Amino acid sequence: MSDPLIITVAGIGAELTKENTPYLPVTPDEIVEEAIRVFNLGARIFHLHVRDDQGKPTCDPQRIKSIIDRIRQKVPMILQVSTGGAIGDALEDRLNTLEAGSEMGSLTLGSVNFGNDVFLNTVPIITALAQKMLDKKIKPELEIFDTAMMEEAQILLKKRLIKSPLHINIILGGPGWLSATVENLEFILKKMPAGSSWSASGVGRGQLTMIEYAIIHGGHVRTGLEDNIYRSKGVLAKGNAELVGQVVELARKHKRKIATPDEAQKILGIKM
Ligand code: KMH
Ligand code: ZN
Repeated sequence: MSDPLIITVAGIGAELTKENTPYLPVTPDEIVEEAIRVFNLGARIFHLHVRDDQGKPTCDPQRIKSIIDRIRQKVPMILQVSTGGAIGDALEDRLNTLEAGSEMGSLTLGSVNFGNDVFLNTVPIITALAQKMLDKKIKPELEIFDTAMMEEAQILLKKRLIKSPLHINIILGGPGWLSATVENLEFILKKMPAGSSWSASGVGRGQLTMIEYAIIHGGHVRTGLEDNIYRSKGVLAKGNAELVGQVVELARKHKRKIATPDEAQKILGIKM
């Protein structure tokens, strides 16, 4: 039988603005309220990007920490800082996000085109982020955009830069990435190190395809406005809660139980 389902919400991102969708949480108050709202619907991990007072992405660990502390005072949600930051962020800034006191951090295992830009993750960048997570006992969520990135996970395991059991999020369908098809997802999953927990996510139209596959096949899921701002073709989701609601409906349809906070921590090997 499958483990209970862990829902991750990537609710903010670094590239979106209120012009893309007015429902994007941007201020600290909006982010804290949104995290609590989706936790109460069943989300257990919040993938956290933070903005400054002008709404621009920032890696400032104090600002991130104050948001984490406020969420923690209210709900036992696992906080996952983005170490990817925004396109072009310096490694030093990306490393600083790991000073904010989160249980998890994202760790992308290779470079990828990102629209007209490049999301740069050279081997030295990956190594520095992985080493810091290891030193600080922060659980990485490995972000896999393409097959070679799953092979990089095997390399990092051999170098002892990451430890089993891994937690892996496969994210497909963004601009310039591998497309969000079941065929691509299944091919990548075949290369996943044994014993890993995994989730699937898709950008834009591919979001629900990836999520439903994962629900049926024992994976976990990531949803949220960072990946997709629409609830259906041309209709904006009025916040992350609507996207989480879609996941909860699919879980019900496929008789998959939603993880409690304790179950999510146990599956991920996290103690809060
Ligand atoms: N904003 C992207 C360039 C992550 O959070 O780790 C990187 C990103 C991935 O969002
Ligand atoms: Zn992100």
